[in-house]
Amino acid sequence: MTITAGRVIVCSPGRNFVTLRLETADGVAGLGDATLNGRELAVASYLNDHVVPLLIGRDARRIEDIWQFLYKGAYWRRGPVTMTAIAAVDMALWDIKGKALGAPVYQLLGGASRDAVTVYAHASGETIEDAVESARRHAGMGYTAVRVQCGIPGVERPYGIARGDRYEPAERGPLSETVWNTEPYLAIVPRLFDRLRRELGSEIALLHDAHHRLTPIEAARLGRALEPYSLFWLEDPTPAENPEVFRLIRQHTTTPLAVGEVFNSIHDCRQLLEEQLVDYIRTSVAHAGGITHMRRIAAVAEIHGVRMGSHGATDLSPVCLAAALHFDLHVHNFGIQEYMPHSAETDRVFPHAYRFHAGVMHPGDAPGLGVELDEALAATFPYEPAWLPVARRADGTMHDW
Ligand code: KDG
Ligand code: MG
Repeated sequence: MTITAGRVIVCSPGRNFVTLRLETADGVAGLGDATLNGRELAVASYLNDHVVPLLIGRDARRIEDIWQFLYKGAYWRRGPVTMTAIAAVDMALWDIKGKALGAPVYQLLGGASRDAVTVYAHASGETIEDAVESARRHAGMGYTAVRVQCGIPGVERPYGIARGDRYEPAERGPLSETVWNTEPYLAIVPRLFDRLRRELGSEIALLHDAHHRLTPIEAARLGRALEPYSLFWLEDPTPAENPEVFRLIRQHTTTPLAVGEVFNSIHDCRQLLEEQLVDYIRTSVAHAGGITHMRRIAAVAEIHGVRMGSHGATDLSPVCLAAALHFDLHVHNFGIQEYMPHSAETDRVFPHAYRFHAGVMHPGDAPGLGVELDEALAATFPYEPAWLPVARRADGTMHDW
């Protein structure tokens, strides 16, 4: 099972994706997602120039050893570019192992711990009325959990509001600067959830993403204001660099907290887990070192009573979504998986075995990850530079987007 080639395919079927394809002498190939939204080509170069040449001639069956080799062997450890590249290799190797053994990846991990993976949908609207309507529509599609975001008076293009039928933050063309104002945000979110509970009842799980925009005391205030509405979680209340601020937030609120989409390794999660400062850890397979490293994060989370809540935005390709679903189906301390369906073009470029039905997903039983890449079709969607927006306060100061 010697690795003979590695190719990086960059395509843009609706949005940009970077995919690693590893080939072996036995004719078995595997795919890994290497997409880092807005910084895609950095990972493509890291893989092409610094990783693929080191993989040629190695035994594709030695997943753990290759992971350690790429992590320890770089000397410059961690960081989003390095860990996304390692994750792509790791996913591709699990895909190869599954295909070689004729088994879906979740069986290789230890089998299913549940029948299916509960997912949460994205509902949003410019007004509270529109957001409630969107949440109602998603409940009608069978979702039992919905993340809800609404417009904020006086704030143009706030985070998380779909334009058309989907939410996609990365924009082609010039980088856009948005203006952020915390006070009207803190005022409207409890009103949104008050309406949601009154109109949709107590059964549906409701989630909200603050997208790293609050100070610790603002986060504490929001968490407390949301307590009457029993959220499933409040996500990313503060910027992610300072885990110790969660001590303060925790002292003030019982609203469950979820963090982790920008984390790259267990070291980012450790304090939050060891002090039980969060309830869910939302690392993604693509940005936190692949399935191999996600298993370590989950193991530490489990002993501290924290559940996993895989990040699943559409900037993670179908390869990553499949990897996440195999992981979720298996991992004992699973919480919930984010699900934003990809565009029809993306689904055509990445035919896949996973499926959604009535609020849950299953990775399917195809060997490996169960995702292919139609390279001929991918070539008809060439890379187009796209940027995540940035945010400033009204006085021009940069703010966390
Ligand atoms: O690339 C950035 C997106 O993945 C992020 O903005 C989406 O916060 C997000 C979420 O929870 O889906
Ligand atoms: Mg988020």
